Amino acid sequence: MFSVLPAAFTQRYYDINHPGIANFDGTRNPNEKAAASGDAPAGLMAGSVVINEFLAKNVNGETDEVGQHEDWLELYNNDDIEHSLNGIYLTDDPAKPDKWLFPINTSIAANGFLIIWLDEDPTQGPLHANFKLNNDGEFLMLSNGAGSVIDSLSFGAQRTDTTFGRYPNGTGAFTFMPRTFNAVNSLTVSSMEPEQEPPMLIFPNPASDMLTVESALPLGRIGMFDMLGRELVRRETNGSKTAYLDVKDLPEGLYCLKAGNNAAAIVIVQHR
Ligand SMILES: [Ca+2]
Ligand SMILES: [Ca+2]
Repeated sequence: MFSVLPAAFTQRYYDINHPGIANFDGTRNPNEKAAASGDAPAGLMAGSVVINEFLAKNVNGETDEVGQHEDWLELYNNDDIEHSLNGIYLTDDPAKPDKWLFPINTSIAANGFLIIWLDEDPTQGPLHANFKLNNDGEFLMLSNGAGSVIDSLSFGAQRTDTTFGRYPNGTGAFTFMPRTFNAVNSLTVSSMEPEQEPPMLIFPNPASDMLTVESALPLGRIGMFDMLGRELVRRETNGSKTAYLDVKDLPEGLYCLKAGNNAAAIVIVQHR
């Protein structure tokens, strides 16, 4: 963690026309007055909004509004109230804490996420920062207008399409993880699709006399049902992964074959 404030923070001034936004360059101009007691913005407390996850080497990951694979950063709000990000800065350079200012009226919902594209494409939308991440390792810092660090980290070489994020979400230490863009961090790959059972092979189909059933899983109990739901063939395979069913005496027609936990399959019996 970045624990020592950059030198630029040691002397700061506030633009009286834009209270709450600090001038980080340490210089004073006629529009500014020195920060005084009670002058500083409420700001965000360290740990309230955190750098939660980021992707520094995006090859086949998420795309921005114009379809480009870009570095992205996910913030998370650990608090139960919405936070304004007015006067909050993001940077990849400890010497330039005010590199990118969040657009006015940006906020992050209570226990919500906020994605910022790090792509140097400011014309592509409001949340496109003016820097990219170096996937060989770099620095990230979120700081407020009063010059205090809200969150920061230095990181090493990054992996393609794998993020570096906090686990547990919002509070934990950084670790490599599967991408959870705009969602709760997790160490397990979550898929929208249920686990696919290996397909069961049934051949020939149509069959006239002998039917072969093969599966990567033990077949378990096999049943062949006609369209009225009557079970005309039953076989206990005792853990075998291949079974041969004699169908030459079955009436021609459609049958439903069920074998253990495999998905049911339609079998056609057709005698020559
Ligand atoms: Ca872009
Ligand atoms: Ca996430």
